[in-house]
This record gives sequence, structure tokens and C-alpha cells, in this order.
Amino acid sequence: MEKSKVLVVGGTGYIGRRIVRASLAHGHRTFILTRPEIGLNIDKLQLLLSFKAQGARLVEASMEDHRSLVAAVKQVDVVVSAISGLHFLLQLKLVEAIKEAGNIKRFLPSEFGIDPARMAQALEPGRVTFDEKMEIRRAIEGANIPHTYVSANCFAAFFVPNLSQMRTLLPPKEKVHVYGDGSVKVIFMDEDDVATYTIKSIDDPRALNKTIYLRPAENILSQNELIAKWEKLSGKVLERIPIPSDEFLASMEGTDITNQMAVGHFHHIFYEGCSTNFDIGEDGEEASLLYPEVQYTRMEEYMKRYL
Ligand code: GFR
Repeated sequence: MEKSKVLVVGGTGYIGRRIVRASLAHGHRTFILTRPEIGLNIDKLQLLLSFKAQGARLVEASMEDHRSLVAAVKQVDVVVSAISGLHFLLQLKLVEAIKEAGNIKRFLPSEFGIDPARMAQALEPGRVTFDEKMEIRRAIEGANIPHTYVSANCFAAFFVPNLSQMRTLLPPKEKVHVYGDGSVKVIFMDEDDVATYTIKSIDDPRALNKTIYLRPAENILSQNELIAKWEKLSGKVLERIPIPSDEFLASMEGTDITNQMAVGHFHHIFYEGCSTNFDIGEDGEEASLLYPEVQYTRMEEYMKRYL
């Protein structure tokens, strides 16, 4: 079967650039939405030019120009959005364009985190992440657009080398704050693997109108297991400082909105175990079972580059 032509929206972003690379690597004709708003962001422009040199096609369109979006969508079969959390609701315009164009066989909106359908009780203000994703889902399903939602759980770079410490992306040297008793199971994903599983799902009928959960067995780890792996690799012993749940939540007080959102997200992940505290139901599939051929990166491997 001819491989789908893919349009990536948000293709210069943190996960979007990886989805562009995976799409090219898997032999899809790959188109990247190039927005005039890119302005003077030289890094993004040069990244786009490097993708163009690798065979991707840059498609000029603006989220503010409906006709340009319809014309862009008409050139492809599949649209993958990896728009950043700051602009989730711009995707409503993308849904309108896909609805009008009528040719899209699969639309993947910008998800790639915890399953928002399970976060109706999430804490303020971080709940906005999940509420906006659900608004996009309602628009997609209201327009009967064929879709796949990818719940990728925790991007390793934000949660693994730092042993899930907040406000840093680097390993702690002496002390490590432990959430509760550190035993809650969490799923960590190498970002390149997230992109691989995403691209594998776009032409897979088993993923049609389903949520694909990325839950590879060896990456389901507690914070204690993460700390032990790092201590083994680095030869260091870290002093553990337990943080009870209420004390952690209280740390929201008086901090900026970004930190408040993150504290909420961390609480759901590391105290409630929201990435692992449920069984995948009828509306879901697990990626490493669908695609066992993917040699996903284990977290010891991921940590080695930080030694
Ligand atoms: C795992 O799924 C999610 C993760 C999700 O669905 C929504 C949000 C998150 C992450 C955010 C990713 O940007 O939770 C926290 C946030 C990342 C972040 C890490 C923000 C502030 C920090 O201080 C931080 O410390 C590493």
C-alpha cells in the first residue's frame, strides 16, 4: 500500500522535529507547515531548511488564514500536530480546515502526555493542559474526523536524568527529593521512540479512532528504581529527602503559574501514579505490543549521556 503523505504541524518543536525525522525515515512524503509567524526565529528556519535538504516539503500556511490551511491539508493524507501547549487551541482552526478539505485519512492532534480523558479531576491551574486537549478531541469527534490519540507519558529529558527533580534538567549531585516513598510506578519514554511509535500508528487500522498508550514494560519505573539506576551508573550515593504529598502541594504557594502547573502535573504523576493506575480498555492499544519490532531505549541507556 502506498505510504501516506504526512503534514506535520509544529514540525520545529521539541517533539515535532522528531516526528518529521521519523516520518522521513519511514519513507513518507513529508510536508511541514511553515508559518509566516516564524519571523526571526533563525533556529527554526534553519531546522526547516535542513529538513528540506532531506526531502521534506515546506508548505506555507498560517493558522490565521483558513484557505491556506485547507490548501495545505489537501496535499496530504495524514496530519500530525505537535503544536506546543501554549497554542493547543489553535488546533480548532486546523480541525475546521481538515473538515472542509474532506480528504484526511487520519489526524493526530497534539497530545503526547498523560491521557486527558482520565484527568477530569486534575488540579488547577495545570488542569488547563487536559481541558484544552479534550476540547480539541470533542471538535475532532464532532466533525467525524478519523483520528489517533497518542498518550506518550513522561518525556525522559524532563523526568529521568534529573531523577524527576523539578526546576532542573540535570542530575542532582548530593541530595534527591523523593515523592512520598518513591514507590509509585511511572512510564518514561525516549522522545525519539515517541516519534517512531507515532509514525508507525498513522497507517495502522488498529489505531483508527483509538488512543495509543506508550507503556513499554522496562520503562515502567518508580522514582526509587530511577535513583538506583543513576547511583549504579555514576557510582554516587545520593541523600534521599522524602517529600510528603501535602508538603509537595503546598510548594505551589506563591510561585509562578508555570511552576504551579508543573507541581500539579508532578503530583498526578508521582503521587497518584496517573500514567499507570489504570488498565488500557477497549478504546486503547499499547504501542510496544502493536510494534514489538521497535527496540525502545531503556532508561539506563538514556542516562549514560549525562554521566
Ligand atoms: C507526562 O504527561 C505530562 C507531563 C502532561 O500530560 C502534561 C505536562 C507534563 C509535564 C510538563 C511538560 O512540559 O509536567 C511538568 C512539565 C515539565 C516541567 C518539568 C515543568 C516544570 C519543571 O520544573 C519541570 O522540572 C523538570
